[in-house]
This record gives sequence, C-alpha cells and structure tokens, in this order.
Amino acid sequence: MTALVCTALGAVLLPAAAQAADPPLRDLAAAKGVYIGNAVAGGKLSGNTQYAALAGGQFNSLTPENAMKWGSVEPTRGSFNWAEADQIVAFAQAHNQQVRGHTLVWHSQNPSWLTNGGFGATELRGILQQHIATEVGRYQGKIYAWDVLNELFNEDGTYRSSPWYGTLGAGFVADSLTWAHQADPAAKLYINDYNVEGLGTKSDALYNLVRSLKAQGAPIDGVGFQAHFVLGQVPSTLQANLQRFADLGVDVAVTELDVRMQTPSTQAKLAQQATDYGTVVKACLAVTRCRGITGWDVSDADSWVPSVFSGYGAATLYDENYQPKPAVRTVATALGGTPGGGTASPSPSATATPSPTATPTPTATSTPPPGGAGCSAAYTVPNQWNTGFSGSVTVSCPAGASLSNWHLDWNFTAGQQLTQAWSAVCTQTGTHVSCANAAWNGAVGPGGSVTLGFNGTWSGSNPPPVVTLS
Ligand code: 9MR
Repeated sequence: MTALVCTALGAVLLPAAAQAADPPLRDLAAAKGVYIGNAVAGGKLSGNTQYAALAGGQFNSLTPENAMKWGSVEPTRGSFNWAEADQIVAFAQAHNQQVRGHTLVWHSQNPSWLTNGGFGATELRGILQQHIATEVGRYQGKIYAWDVLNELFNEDGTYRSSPWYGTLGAGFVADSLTWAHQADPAAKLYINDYNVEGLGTKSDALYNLVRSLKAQGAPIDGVGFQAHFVLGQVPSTLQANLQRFADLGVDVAVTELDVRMQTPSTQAKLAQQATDYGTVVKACLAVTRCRGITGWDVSDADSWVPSVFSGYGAATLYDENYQPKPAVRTVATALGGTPGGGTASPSPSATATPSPTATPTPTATSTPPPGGAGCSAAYTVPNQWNTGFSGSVTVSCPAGASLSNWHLDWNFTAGQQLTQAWSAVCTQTGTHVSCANAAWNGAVGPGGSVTLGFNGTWSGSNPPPVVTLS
C-alpha cells in the first residue's frame, strides 16, 4: 500500500482565519479545467515559509520569474548555471504543479557577452539555436509551456529592435519555434507580450504574426497575454481579443497578471482591484482555449512594480504580510467558489471542460452514499497525455444535504496507478483506490462541494471508474 501525500499546505499554514474555509485556488481552477499560477524566485521558495506555502498551496502552475532567462542561465558564454531553475522545477514537481518556462528569446536580460559580442548572422543564429536546444533540452518533459519569444513588438506594431531582429531579420521567430519544438515536441510553444490584451495596433501586429506563422506551419501553440494592468483599466475588449486569437487555432493564457495602484492602498482601491482580477479570470473562463491565469509575483512584498513604477504598488493577490486581499475572494468566486468561502456546486460544464493538453474522458458519477443524503461524487479526467493523466473528484451535496466527512472508493480496472493526490489522503492497493478527506475539507455544506485532485499513469485505456461515496 502506498500512502499518497495530501498537499493541503496553504490551508495548514495560512494564518488568516477566513482562509480556513476556502479550498485552495488551485483546486477551484482545476475543477474549471484551467490552471492558476504565479511567478516565483528560488531563494524565496527555500527561504520564506509563508511565500512557499502560498506558492505551493494555492497555485498549480509556476513560472520562474527570472531563473530561466538567458542572463541567469548563461552569464558567461558556455558556462551554465541551472541551480535556481532546477530548484523551481523540483519544487513544482514536489507540489504537483506544472511549469511555464520563461523565456528563451527576448531583447532584455541577456548577458553582456551576447549583447556586446558583435556577432555576424551565421554565428548569432548558431548561438540562438544552441541556447534554445540546450535549455529546452535540459527540461524536456518537465515544462508544460515555453514563452519561446517575449515582447517582440513596439507599441506601434513594428518589430522591436533586438540583436535577433537586427541581425537575423523576422525569420528568427519561426526558427526559434522550430528549434524549441525539436528539443521538446510535447511542450506548448508560446509568444508572450504586454499591451496586447485588448484590441489595438500592437495586438493586431501580434495577431497577424500568429496568423502568418500558422499559415507557414510553424510550431506555434499559444499566445501569452502578460496583463500588467493599472487599477480600473482592464481593457473592455479583453475577452473578444483572447477569442480572436483562439479562433486562429492557438491556446491563449494570461501569463503575468497584476493590477497596480497608486500607493497607499485604500479599501475602495482594493475593491476595484478585486473587480479587475475577477474580470480577467471570467474573461479567461469564457474562452474555451484559455488555459490558465498566472499572477506576477506571489505577494505585494515580492512585486516588481514599485521599483519600476514610482508611487505604484499593491498589485498582487496577497499583501506584504502574505495575507489575502479582496481580490483573492473574487478570483475564488469567479473560479466557482462561493462568495463567503467554500465551493459552489460546479456546473456540469465546469467539470467537463477540456483541459490544456488532453482529450477529455467521460465523467463517471456515483450513486448517492449510504444514508441517502443525496450527495454524490463526480470523477473527471480533463487532462491526459501519453502515459499520464490528472483528474479530480468533486463531492457535491444538494440543498438540504450535507456531509461532515467523506470517503471515496473506486477500482482502476485497466491497471491505472495513482501517483499523487492532493486535497485528500489517498491510498491504492492493487486496483482499489481509497480516498478520505483532508483535515480541512471534510465538511460539505448544503449546496456545496469540495474537489480533490490526483495524478496517475495509464497504458492501453483509461476508463473512468465508478466512484462510491460513503
Ligand atoms: O519581475 C521581473 C523582475 O524581477 C526583473 O527584474 C525584470 C527584468 O527585466 O523582469 C521582470 O519580469 C518581466 C517578465 O520577465 C517579462 N514581462 C514583464 C515582467 C515585469 O517587468
């Protein structure tokens, strides 16, 4: 019998009383078929327990804030430093999180040997190819998506000047995608930019580029919308803009969300910020190919904003003491949590939403538990790849029924093996899987629900089991 880890880290360590009733944001997002992520720094993951509890407990996707940039990994030509990037990938794996790799080709944060090298086209092209092959190859199979290209355009929609564009011409874009695809054919390859979130000139330039890359057959899988917003200025065309890119046949994602305000914050500003965060999450959920939302920096104590925008700050979900701000509630509510905490009953479409990488499997629903409370469990696998899969089981009670704790049993009849579970304590013996609630999520109120998540392996077929709730 293998005991699997319950990762209720955030719920255990978070000090705010209000948090105790809330499922982690990651569980709510998973039940909606999207991910929720944040940008992280390795030193804080190992050196700050409050930061690590939030990063590991609330989010199911991490983006290295700086650790995978060229200047970080190859400060001297031919001499690599992977320590922080490796650390973040290991943390993500230990917490059952996916990783967005950021970023391979950018005009900024490049080492001086590269920017001042005076390389000709042939040598520069070789350097770029080598860099992409080396970095993507190192993390092959461990990165869900790469921001292959970052911030290609000026505000007027012309190409930004960079060593790449200046020396290689626009062909470096398709070449970079091709080299990344060769190094990790399974990774989703993105172009990422800011001030492209709403309809406009810069967004049009990106749109035309993506359309032309698709027409050429270049391996472009997604477009990242950074979403560094100013309070009250989420573009009204955000959803329409995400949708038009999705209609080109690519995934879309919000990759660096923050909402800055003039400091100090006030209750009114925090309320507007909460509205803004909720608007962004709702826009993503309304677009089928929007795969997830990543915030840029875990707390206001970590944010890049004050050092760049004088007089501005308070841009993230958590305050300088790592306490949730009102925006956490609107994000949770937009993801299906109830306004007062806990989770609302997911709509049928919520549990069936296709996820980023997979062909969804059918959902199996149990019969009501003994005792006839009317509560039920719904098993779904929205995310499946060659030999792995991840899924969730949502325990729901109708109005008038409730549970004080819950237990789930099922049989994996096709040899599937559970490898990890969170928001529950699960064991597998032979084909039989048994899961009990975690210490913090046993209670399911009338009209409420809780969701556990898991990863597993499969081969041949992966039929959904019948889950028994007791
Ligand atoms: O948050 C990052 C900050 O710590 C770095 O100093 C900065 C260096 O350029 O990059 C910041 O992250 C940026 C991201 O990589 C790309 N989009 C804009 C982000 C905020 O500047």
